[in-house]
Amino acid sequence: MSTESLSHGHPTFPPDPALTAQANGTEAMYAAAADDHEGFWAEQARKYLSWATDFTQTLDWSGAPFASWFVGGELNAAYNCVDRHVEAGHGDRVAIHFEGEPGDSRTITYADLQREVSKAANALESLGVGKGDTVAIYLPMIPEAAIAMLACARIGAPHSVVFGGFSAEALNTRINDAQCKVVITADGGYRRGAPSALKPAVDAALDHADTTVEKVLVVKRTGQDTPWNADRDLWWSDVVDAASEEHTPVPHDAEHPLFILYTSGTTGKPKGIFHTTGGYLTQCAYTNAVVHDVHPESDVYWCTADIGWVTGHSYIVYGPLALGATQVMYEGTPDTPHQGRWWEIIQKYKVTILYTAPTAVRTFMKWGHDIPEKFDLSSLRVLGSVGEPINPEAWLWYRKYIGGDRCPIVDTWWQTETGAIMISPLPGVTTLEPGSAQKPIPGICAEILDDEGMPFAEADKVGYLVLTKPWPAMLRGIWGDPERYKQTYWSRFGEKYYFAGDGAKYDADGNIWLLGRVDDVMNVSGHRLSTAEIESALVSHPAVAEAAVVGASDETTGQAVCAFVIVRSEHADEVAADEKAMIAELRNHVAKEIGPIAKPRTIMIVTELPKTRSGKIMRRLLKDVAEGREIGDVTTLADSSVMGVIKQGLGSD
Ligand code: 6R9
Repeated sequence: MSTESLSHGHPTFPPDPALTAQANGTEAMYAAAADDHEGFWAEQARKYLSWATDFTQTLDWSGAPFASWFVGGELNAAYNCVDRHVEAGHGDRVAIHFEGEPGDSRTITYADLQREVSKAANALESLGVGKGDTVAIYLPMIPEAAIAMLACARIGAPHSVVFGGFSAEALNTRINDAQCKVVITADGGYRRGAPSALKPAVDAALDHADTTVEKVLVVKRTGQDTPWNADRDLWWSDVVDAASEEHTPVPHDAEHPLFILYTSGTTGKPKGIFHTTGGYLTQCAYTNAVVHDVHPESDVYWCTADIGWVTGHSYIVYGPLALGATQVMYEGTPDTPHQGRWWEIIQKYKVTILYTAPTAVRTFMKWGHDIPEKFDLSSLRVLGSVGEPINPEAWLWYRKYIGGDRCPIVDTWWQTETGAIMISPLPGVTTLEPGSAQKPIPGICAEILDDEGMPFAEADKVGYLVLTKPWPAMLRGIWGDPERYKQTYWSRFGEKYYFAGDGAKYDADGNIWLLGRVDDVMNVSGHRLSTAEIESALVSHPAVAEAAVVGASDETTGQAVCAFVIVRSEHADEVAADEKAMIAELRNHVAKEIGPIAKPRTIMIVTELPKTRSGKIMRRLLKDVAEGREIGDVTTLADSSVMGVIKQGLGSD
């Protein structure tokens, strides 16, 4: 290990000079952006995008918190992601190596993509979709998902992608809220070795007299029997394949809405976060270049997210395609047909950059390092993490067993609302500190505030993360609800600060540690404790595979720490022999790692944790268990039976 020093008891990793020499990101960018925030972004906008009409003003913040970036500029997002690469002579470059779960594969070059996107754009127009109409996309992870999004972007029809794992009910609310005119779906997709139907959920979602949906375009993926409504449904192959391969991309205003993406808020109603064209695309391309260090001519990039999440929008579709990069797209689950599937894909396509989530890394840790060790992962050169804090143990495992002890890891903090990466180290520039997202990237300004809304710089004091300057990919609002936008993001600490909803602290080196959502910050006897920190302490114990911590109300201490722990299979015998001893050991371990105040009041050993389909632990449900309540709404769980398993295992059902 290239260990320079220890931080938080872990090694840190200085950049490899060979990487520094060729990296897209540089140390000088920090100063350049700090000197001239708008000038810096204007430069990125012109460097990474092709504008049909240049902009006349970089930022108009006079209507704060409603921003306009690159005022007067006009561009077409699909032209930027597809056509211009063909015009530049890269038509033969692979845009997408698609790997289906059953083992089928497709290679799509930029020239292919241009034809496919043009046909789809013509097909949508033939169905009456025009600029400003909204289109819902409910597809598995197949190339048509990217093609459909780009076809919408091309004609200026904002898309609203709904994750294929969402229920008919969730699809219905989202379609109605955005008043979609067309839905693009598939008969089904492959999941865990079997076809899984999608179209029936669309039928159920549209089973209301007042729906705004006129047509449903259905991609044939699995060939399974599909219910059909002849007045409304059309096969993609009939309409798109018959359409012309020529389609002229018309430039749209920089502030024309590109897409809506729903995300859950603190209330039950999902928020339709909307993004516009010029600023969003600028920051996606810039961050994919400097944070993932994508070199389109030589890299093979793979982001394992689903297109239904913001990570899929920004780092499968808009970022890498705007750069003209080659990427892998995989349809299925990591353990189908075997637990080495991802490593097999990396070996097959010689993937150089891998971007995934901590929950996946921890799952692989649980399965054991002997699985990736069977594959050749030597092509990898940069690793990324997103979605939640990555605890140092998972970070170190990721670096060692996937990154061959040589690849830098970028821990990237951002949100659906921020549109693109905000806080992250830069490969080749930053000395990496496992567990910390470290610093705002050049062009981004953040602070940590105390309860009174005062910024501070002290180490180890927990506060609230805020963003202090507008950024190009910022959300432009909540679809149809400007008041909620102001209320949610710009009122907690006044209109000067964007409130991210995350707890954070600095360490002694000034690096930022993200500590989970603020609602996950506990208060035990007046001490602020982060769920993430205690989870990290628990998983640093050799017997623990995964842990989730919640603050349960407690008469004496206000809140008490309550932990749910999955034990590694090698330690199952110890638990069976003496569960109490194991629990005592884990409590002492936390006390040792963080301090006695953090010692969980209760530790429950379980076999599963409740997770959303994007892999986030649903602490709200665990809180219900910890506080002895009826378990609340489980509809957004990836597997709704998990709570039953947990309750049964604890003997409370
Ligand atoms: C991109 C994405 C946003 C929330 C965010 C935070 C958590 C994301 C993180 C992270 C710590 C990171 N989060 N990345 N926490 N370190 N590197 O995940 O968007 O689904 O909107 O979630 O995810 O809590 O506020 P989204």
